[in-house]
Amino acid sequence: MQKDHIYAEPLAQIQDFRFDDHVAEVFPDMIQRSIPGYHTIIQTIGKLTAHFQQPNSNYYDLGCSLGTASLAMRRNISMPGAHLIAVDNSHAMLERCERHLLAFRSDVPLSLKLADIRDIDIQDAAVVVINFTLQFLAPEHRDALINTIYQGLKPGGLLILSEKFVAHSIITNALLVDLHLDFKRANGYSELEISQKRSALENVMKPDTLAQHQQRLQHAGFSETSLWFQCFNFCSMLAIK
Ligand code: GEK
Repeated sequence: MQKDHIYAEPLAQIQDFRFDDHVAEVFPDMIQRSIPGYHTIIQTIGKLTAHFQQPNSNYYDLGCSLGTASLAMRRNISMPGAHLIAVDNSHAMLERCERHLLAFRSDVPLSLKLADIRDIDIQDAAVVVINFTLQFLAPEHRDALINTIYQGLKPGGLLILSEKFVAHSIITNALLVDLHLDFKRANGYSELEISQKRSALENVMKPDTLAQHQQRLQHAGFSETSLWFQCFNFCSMLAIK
């Protein structure tokens, strides 16, 4: 696995973070060292997919990057008539995702779409996954996407939504942010890497509070919603139609 050194040297000017070739190349290392619980979340996406699968249904991975969640979903689908749709708007990610997924044999047909997740038609879905991607949409576009997903899910269908979040209380938020920074330090990121990456993400990723997520899911019509995973300021929620 290629190591992430993208922000290791001082940069004269820090550009907004982009999912380009440099990022895609080191992405498995970057995501493991940056998101607490990533492996657990991926494993559980697999388990939840097995649990919520329905015959003759579609399965969506929105913002699929290298397809790690897609792979976990695909391995856990055993019912007939399944179709997995993995979407990302980064060409660098999607071409690597294709190579990655083609390396594993599966009977579940797969479509890879180079597209904006806001433009995707969602239909007859048993499970929809958005693993750490809603946070990259402009805040004013988030409600519409969650509404579209709700409309496209079958009754009993599941949305898994994982996000970095902002805690409601300033004190708690500062504590969770500190714990996350310690996690990154323990994973070998220097203070320079941490601060340059933070600047690069500032304009690009604007996390919501848990209450905002909860409200959005309820307004869309989800009858059951729950936080099933939290580590520091990272979480994963599930919502059932
Ligand atoms: C995983 N889910 O490994 N449309 C499509 N793709 C987008 C958009 C958009 N509007 N905005 C961002 N992306 C993955 C990890 S990474 C999370 C997801 C992170 C894509 C972007 O190109 C990138 O591949 C992904 O969303 C976010 O389970 O890097 O923190």
